[in-house]
Amino acid sequence: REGYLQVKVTLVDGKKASDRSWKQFYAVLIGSTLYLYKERRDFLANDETPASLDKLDMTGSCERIDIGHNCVEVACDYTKRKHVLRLSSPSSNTELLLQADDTLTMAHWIRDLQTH
Ligand code: I3P
Repeated sequence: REGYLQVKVTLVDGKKASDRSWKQFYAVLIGSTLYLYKERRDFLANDETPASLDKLDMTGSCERIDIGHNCVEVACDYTKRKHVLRLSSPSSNTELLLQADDTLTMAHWIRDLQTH
């Protein structure tokens, strides 16, 4: 699965993320790895080794998230935007909100992130 998502990092290493703004990324799920590219063309070019989640500063052209042991759920408690899902990693105490364009797209992302 791939497509544009709005992304907000809320928690990094158990600490409130410093940059809490929403940003658009081109998300690509391959196996149990979610790649977040700044642009779709960065994914197509595919010439950069993505950084790992440990940083998750969202400054590079691609972030890599291992969703192996992460939890995925509808972010029911986040009411400011629609179609938002939460991807959280209890082991690394990191949490992201991902907003899809519509409910169906969100449901597909949740399904694929859960069954990768
Ligand atoms: C953030 C931005 C986000 C907002 C966040 C702000 O400011 O306005 O949209 O999250 O609030 O800190 P900045 O652009 O200066 O980084 P919401 O859209 O969820 O309100 P937060 O700190 O309460 O997460």
